Amino acid sequence: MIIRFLVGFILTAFSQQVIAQCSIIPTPSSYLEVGGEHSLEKQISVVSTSLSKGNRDFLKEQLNNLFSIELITVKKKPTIQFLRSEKLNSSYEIHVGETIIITYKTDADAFYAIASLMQLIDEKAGVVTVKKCEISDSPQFQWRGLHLDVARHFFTVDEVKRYIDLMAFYKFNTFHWHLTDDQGWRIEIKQYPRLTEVGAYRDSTLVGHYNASPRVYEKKKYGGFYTQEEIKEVVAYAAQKYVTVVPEIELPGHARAAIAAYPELSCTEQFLPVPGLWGVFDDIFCSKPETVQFLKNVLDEVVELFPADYIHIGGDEAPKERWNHCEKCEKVISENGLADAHELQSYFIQQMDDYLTAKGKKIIGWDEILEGGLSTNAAVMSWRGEEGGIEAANQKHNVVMSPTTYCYFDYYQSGSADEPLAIGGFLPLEKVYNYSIVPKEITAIAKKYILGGQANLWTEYIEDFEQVEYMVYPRALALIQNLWSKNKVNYNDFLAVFSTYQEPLLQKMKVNYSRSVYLPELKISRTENGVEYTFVSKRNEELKLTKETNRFDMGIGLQIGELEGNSYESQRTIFQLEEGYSINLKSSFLPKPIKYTFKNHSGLGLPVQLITKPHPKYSTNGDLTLVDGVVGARPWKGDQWLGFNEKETEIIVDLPENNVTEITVGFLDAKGSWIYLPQSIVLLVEDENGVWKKSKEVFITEEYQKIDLSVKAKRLKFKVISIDEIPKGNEGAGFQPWTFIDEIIIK
Ligand code: TNX
Repeated sequence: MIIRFLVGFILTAFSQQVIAQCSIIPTPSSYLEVGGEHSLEKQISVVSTSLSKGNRDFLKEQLNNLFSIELITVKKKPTIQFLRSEKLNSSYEIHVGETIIITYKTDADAFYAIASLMQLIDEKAGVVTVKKCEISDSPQFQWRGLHLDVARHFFTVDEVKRYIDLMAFYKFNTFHWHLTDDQGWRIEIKQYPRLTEVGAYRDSTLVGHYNASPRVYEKKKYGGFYTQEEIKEVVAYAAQKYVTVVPEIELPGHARAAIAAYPELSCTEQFLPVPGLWGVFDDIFCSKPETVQFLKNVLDEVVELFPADYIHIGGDEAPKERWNHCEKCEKVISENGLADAHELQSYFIQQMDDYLTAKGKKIIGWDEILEGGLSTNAAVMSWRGEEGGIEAANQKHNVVMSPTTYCYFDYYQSGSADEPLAIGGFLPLEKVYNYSIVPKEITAIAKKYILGGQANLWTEYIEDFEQVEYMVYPRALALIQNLWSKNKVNYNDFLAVFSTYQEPLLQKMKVNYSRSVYLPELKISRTENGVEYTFVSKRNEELKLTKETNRFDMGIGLQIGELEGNSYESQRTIFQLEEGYSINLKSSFLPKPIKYTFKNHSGLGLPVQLITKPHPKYSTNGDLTLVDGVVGARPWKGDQWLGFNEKETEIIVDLPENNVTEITVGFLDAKGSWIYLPQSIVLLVEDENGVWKKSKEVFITEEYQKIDLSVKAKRLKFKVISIDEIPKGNEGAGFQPWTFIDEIIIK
């Protein structure tokens, strides 16, 4: 008995250890190496009588594309044998011995087994081998989704197919196709040709970030749409890869493109163009019966094109401004005994829900749809955090988890200045990896309503397909670990598998994946005389650092040589000459050198006390953030700054001993992200009894607020006073705005 226990223990320990090195992503449920290798010839034969034609073609194409191996039908000892078995305990099993035997339950399982096999094959110097092993695998969640917004930017049928190819290869099975939004209607509807004639095109598009001021537009016609034939083609293509396409028709908000085509659909019935600006617009579908009928007619055609059980009806971000001032909406409210425009929204969704339910479909919508009653089979996509998902599951609705914090692939993946412009937010690979789909607070009963999760790719700032791939990969590999794998390895093991096995595959598939994960970590610490920057490589390699000075105001760079080691100390003493400098960093894992820019000033590393605590989401490196010589990046990338969400923020700063003449405080003005310049700063100085006395008040007029200092003091207290609330007509109107601060520059 004891011996059996011991053997069992050793075997488990052994398989655990090996699974960490398994080349397959998502990590299979179990993986055992048996020792030795099986080498593959350039021509192999397969017993595949049970295999569907689609799967056989997939196998053939993959072997050929990835390893130049040809599948032949000659009767020869088979290299791979496929067996279908209903009785299997898992989805599929792979045995690699003298032959390769793949047992599977369904056609989809066979497809996943082939994808796994492709990731087991190793190619070194033209020699193709497979490690002898035993694999057994099944998925954890049934909804493993990736979303693509084709409204803000349009992607061709071929690009969409490529998106599906890649996701299917990594065992995603749901493609959420965001087909309509303010900036474009992308699906042909035969009854309403103007939806695509007019609604699929805009005259201009915002250049740069939404938060930029002034906003600049490219005045060029932009757009495109899919014909119903093309839609069918994509749906059929996806089905071959066991991907279900869930279309989204946004309502009642994000409807400007439809309104441009048919102004009578709105409350004001006035013509408005398809906007070239992002955001949330007041003009939405009116709740009157005529508009509801229009949407039902649209859905009639949509339902015919998509065999999926679910139709996504949006439901998010629908301001009630127009509904509150519309006679027709008022009539709907009174005739149906509704309390207000909020109940009207749920009544609106309810009508769509009933209509689609009667047609044998189920609705899924963004978590706002919870705000009214829903039919029992309606599902909720939780995006504004996890709360919506928890509540929906408690109400026995199916849930797909897609919270912004972990699943928004339109967010930045590193703080590097080289990242392409993105909406904001910070979602590095590790954060996606450490996400757990089932919220911690959920009850055991509610848990079973969590169908799975998905990442969303909104494309306001994504203009071409190369960038789509850059934003999605490798983050999708981290997400699928959470969605599929029952035996998720730790993050470092995942990274090792990624770089050893998956990167070569991604390169073979010519995926433009991001290398941001290889950016060394920049650690900043206080020293006696200032701050020290240490670059820590994530890989075993020596970093090369060179320093250049640059007078900020002139923007001139001058190379001044190589640095020894991987650290550099910046001292806060005299630097009249060098106001700033850059460190260029070269790593063998990055395609080009990365530039880090630092600012010199007399406050570097001095003590700072945060009387008001920054929000934990935006607390970066704590108090040191304000005096670390790293000036918060614009546009904001979600890190480097301290973010406060209070009316008053108090900070005490120690001053250097030499004469201080001027202090500059950096604030962020990013209204679209609810971040506003504060109203003023009150400066306080301590008297001999330790009482803080107001010394002056400075009104904030710009992002870098200069304050002339006439006081002599050891410490200064800043009381930063925010504006009362976000002004009307802006996103987040009425709410407390955020105050983002960095850096406090002392001269
Ligand atoms: C919110 S997520 C939206 C989208 C934007 C996205 C940008 C959701 C249901 N609505 O319209 O594109 O933020 O991250």
